[in-house]
Amino acid sequence: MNSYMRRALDLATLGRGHVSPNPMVGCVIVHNPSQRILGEGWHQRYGEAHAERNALLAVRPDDERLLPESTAYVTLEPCSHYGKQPPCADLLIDKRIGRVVCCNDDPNPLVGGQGFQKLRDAGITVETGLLNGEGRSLNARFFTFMEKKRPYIILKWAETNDGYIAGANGQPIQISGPLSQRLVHRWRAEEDAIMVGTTTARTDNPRLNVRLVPGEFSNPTRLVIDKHLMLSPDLNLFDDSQPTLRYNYVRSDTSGQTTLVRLDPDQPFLSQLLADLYQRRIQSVLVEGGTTLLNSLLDAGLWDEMRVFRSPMMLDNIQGVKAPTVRGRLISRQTIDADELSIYQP
Ligand code: AOF
Ligand code: ZN
Repeated sequence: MNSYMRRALDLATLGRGHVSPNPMVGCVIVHNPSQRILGEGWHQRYGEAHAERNALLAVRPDDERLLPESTAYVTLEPCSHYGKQPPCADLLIDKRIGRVVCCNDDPNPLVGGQGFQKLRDAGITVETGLLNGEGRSLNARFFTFMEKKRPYIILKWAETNDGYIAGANGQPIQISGPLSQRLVHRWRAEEDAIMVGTTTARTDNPRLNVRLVPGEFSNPTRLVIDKHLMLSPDLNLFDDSQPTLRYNYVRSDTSGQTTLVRLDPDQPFLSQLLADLYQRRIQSVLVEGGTTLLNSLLDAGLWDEMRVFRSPMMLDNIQGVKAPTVRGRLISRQTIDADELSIYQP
């Protein structure tokens, strides 16, 4: 049972990078008496067929009669709503599948248990929770977005061996090595948005695009905090080369790909910003600094993952900017050239 679900999870990952903001979903249909796989499928592209439909399409016509004694292993609850696609629950019912086993319930309020209900009402045996943890971590961004109504937040920084993130007065220094930098560019390609605070925008003048990885990648949306619109229009962030949101207290406006978003000065800034990202269906944000922004997110408990590079460099400079204090549970640690990369979760 587990091995069929693992296979379905593997198939789901084939949709990575093509299905967002939908979840990655895989499906394996197994004939119970013979343990033969009748069909497999996955959600391949946003807006196109869901995993269950693709798996059922792969079943040979003369095998269709075996479906009542077969199990569909699906990584997510089959949908019950008309979105870009018709409901998978209806299709499974029409095809007279005998049993449906899933990892997770669909947190999408348009589905939320109704997929299972439809199947049960049609007399189909339903089980959920198989490899629940694996299913949730596969679609961590989708689950966080649906359940917390905010994007999945990844905090990232590089610190010296003596715990500094920048030089005196925030002066930028290259702390991590070239291989670590390449990895960060890959991470940029994996998330919907990248965010920096005001000081980092000014002192580092980052581009926040994807440069150091081979292949075709779409650039993420850039997010910058500029409460009083004091940042220079000449910064790389405002070159209009990719979608950019500039959060402020002054005014809303759009010019080209750059949008000013005014937030209410009487309400908490970060929660308004995250609510705005939710409205825009941005499911994940990589936060690249600086310390003020990182610390405010940490203090507010608004983070899902922390990725910290520690380089052997010593600053020996008590005037430098201290890196945030690491917290949470260590998930993994690896070395990348001379750097050590540690990943934590709350
Ligand atoms: C499934 N199987 O393979 C996927 C599901 O606009 P639509 O019709 O594509 O619906 C998108 C929603 O359907 C998505 O937010 C999620 O709740 C569910 N995704 N469901 O049964 C699939 N990808
Ligand atoms: Zn569906």
